Amino acid sequence: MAKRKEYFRPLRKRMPSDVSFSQGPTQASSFLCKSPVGMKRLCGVFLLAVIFEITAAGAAVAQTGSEPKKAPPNVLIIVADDIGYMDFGSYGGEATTPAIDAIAERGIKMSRFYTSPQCGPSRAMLLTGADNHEVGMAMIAETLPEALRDNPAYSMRFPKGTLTLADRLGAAGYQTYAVGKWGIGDIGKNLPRKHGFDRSLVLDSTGADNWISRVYLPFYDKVEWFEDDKAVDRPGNEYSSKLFVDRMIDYIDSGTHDQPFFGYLAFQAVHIPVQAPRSFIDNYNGRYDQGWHVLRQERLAKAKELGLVSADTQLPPQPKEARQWDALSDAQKAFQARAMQVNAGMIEAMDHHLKRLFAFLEKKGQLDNTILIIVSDNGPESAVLNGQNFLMDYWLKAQGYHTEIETLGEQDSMAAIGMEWATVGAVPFSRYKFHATEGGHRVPMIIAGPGVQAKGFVAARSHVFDIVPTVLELAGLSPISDPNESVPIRGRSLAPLLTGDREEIYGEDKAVGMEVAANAALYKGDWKLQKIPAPSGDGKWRLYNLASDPGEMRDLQHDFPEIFKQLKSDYAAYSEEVGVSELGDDFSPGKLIALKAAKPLMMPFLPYGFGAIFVFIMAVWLGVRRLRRTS
Ligand SMILES: [Ca+2]
Repeated sequence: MAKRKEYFRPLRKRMPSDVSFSQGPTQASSFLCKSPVGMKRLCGVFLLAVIFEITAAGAAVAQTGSEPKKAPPNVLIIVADDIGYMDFGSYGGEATTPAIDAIAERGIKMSRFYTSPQCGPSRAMLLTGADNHEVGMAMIAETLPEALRDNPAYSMRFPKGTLTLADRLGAAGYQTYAVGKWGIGDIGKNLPRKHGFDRSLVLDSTGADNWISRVYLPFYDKVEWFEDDKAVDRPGNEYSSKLFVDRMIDYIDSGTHDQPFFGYLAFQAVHIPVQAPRSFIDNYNGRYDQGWHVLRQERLAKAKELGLVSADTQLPPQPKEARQWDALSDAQKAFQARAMQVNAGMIEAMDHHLKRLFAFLEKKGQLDNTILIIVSDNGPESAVLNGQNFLMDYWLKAQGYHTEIETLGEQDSMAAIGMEWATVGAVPFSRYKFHATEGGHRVPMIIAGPGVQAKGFVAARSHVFDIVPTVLELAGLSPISDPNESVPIRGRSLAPLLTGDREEIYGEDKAVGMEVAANAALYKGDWKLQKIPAPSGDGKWRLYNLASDPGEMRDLQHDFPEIFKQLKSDYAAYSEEVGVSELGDDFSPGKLIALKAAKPLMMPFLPYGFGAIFVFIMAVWLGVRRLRRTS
């Protein structure tokens, strides 16, 4: 891996000066030493820092006679799973999300915010501020060719020395909590407590049933839950969004109230299985009956009204495999409309429970002093698990799932929106999750709280690894990592954008690369270099101008050969710097998932297979014996 160059910036020492920024030294040291798990070992170091600090900060206060500084802000990062660009109400979606919209109203809605097209890599970047390859999470384990595991970028483990946002905030005295879906790298190998969280309850998987401990894919033997890194059974049978919010409230409530907290709350909504209590699903009766073509146009009109795209923007075509709504039978239409209702109901249910969390913080007098970030990890999911082949249907039935329309999305139901509705979730962009298209990884991101102006939509380009430095700077800490850190922060603080000091963080000439499972992109100003592997793409580079073509429909590589060449060169530098392994044109993450799923699907039938072979051999043997006797 080449040594980093332009991202590397000198910085001041963090510990002594940063911890003191907003708390008096005595208060800061006392809460650090009282704080729960993981903090105690830092007390000795910290007390030295405090001694240093008393002489500096104390003298400064005495000289200026200034008022005591404000308490440091709490930090709450809310991660929604597979939520599309316009799915939240305030981004133009059909789901009712008043709690989320109220937060958006107080702050900023980023309209050009990029994650990666897969869950785990996005979450790794979000929590570390690094590129996914730099922290061993080149892709999710489910799409990983096993031969690549020796490559550090594909190890599925955070490398030694990786600091998460919880490590950094914890060192500054924050109480740190993680609740919900974790899903980073190998199951059980990168758990929250090892990475700076004092308390945690997590589902370490790409997903699971929303009410009970039940797997949703044949990769998994069981649903892996961990409390403070110890394997546990899923606590109770509450709906996932309720369980997660209840637990986050418990953690915050049982913490020390004179210390700030950092909460990482990651919902299962709206990952497969798409499920919600019926009362939420029924709120959308009739809303999707006109089908995906109409809803795509509705969302496009809304995007224009909100100023997300220009008035002459056209929608990209749906994939050629997508079905025409009018070609469906009435029963199929009813089923599909209900599936999308479940999706909207699941979003509303998440918002309903978030409302409880925000009300709790308000009651505690903490809401106004909390930096709130609400973000999706990637674009909408196109896969449908049932009806693909008899093996998968057999397996789903064996788990207790059904797909009856009368109770679709309720407990025991396996629902998914499928490719056609996923193109609605991705409007105004092309494709969806797992693709390096805008639909795959350009997602909603809302930020509000102390230091953030109320500015509505902000179109400046920003990336998921910017969250760590942004939070650090808003919390008064250094947004730049220490020179001796083995995995430095790659992202840039968005704080100057949020406070209104700057209009852009990444200028016209600053290139940022992204690669996950051979889906690759490089952004530079309005330009985007992009390639998508088979079967959706052909593994070849294309060049788009997103200002005039957000749907990535017009490849401009032949019109702008110099720009095309320069961006390819920029990508090569990025790829070498972070350690991307180029996987070849025929690499297909979808095919790998299918192959990995096939083995456990075949297992139940193996005894029958052996039985059939035995019967066949016996029949041949008996036949031969009879022939010998008769000959
Ligand atoms: Ca996801």
